Amino acid sequence: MPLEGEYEPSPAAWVRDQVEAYESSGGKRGNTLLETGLPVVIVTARGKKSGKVRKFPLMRVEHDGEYALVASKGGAPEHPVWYRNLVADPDAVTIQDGPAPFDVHVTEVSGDERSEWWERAVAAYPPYAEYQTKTDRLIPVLVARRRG
Ligand code: F42
Repeated sequence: MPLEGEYEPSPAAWVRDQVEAYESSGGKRGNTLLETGLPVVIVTARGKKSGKVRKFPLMRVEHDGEYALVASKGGAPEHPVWYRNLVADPDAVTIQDGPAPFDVHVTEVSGDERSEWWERAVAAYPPYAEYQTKTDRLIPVLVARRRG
């Protein structure tokens, strides 16, 4: 089920445009990160304070039907805002990886489980490793599993 509520497009034009291209084409356009050719998924979540529906692309890190959501923000010193939104409301999340979105539950992973997913993430998108060296924070890894 799509999340109910008012959609607030990202203030960042490249993010907003990619979400628009992906959704309007059922994943046929806007499905890679710029010129890298590496695939993305579209994540929808609810704003923790505003309650508004927010959407953003993340790299596609899939394993056995589950997805890692890597809060890298390019190695920025602070977590992306979406990370707090997902932690605050982990059932108000959908992922689109193809024609239609599906409901997921999101959990932050740690220890060995995080290490396994981190390896998969770096295999899917090698710059994550460089992003980790640029920041003092341990980049959070969330795992999204299908609900219902
Ligand atoms: N970001 C990643 O972290 N990892 C990726 O793998 C990744 C891949 C990727 C691929 C393609 C692409 O186009 C972008 C990609 N990004 C990736 C960037 C990602 O889509 C996000 O843009 C980025 O992570 C920054 O996320 P952010 O949530 O910090 O975005 C900020 C700039 C933003 O949009 N803020 C909004 C705003 O209005 O300032 C939303 C604010 C918000 O959510 N407010 C909450 C609310 O209640 O509505 C309140 C939050 C609070 O507690 O303050």
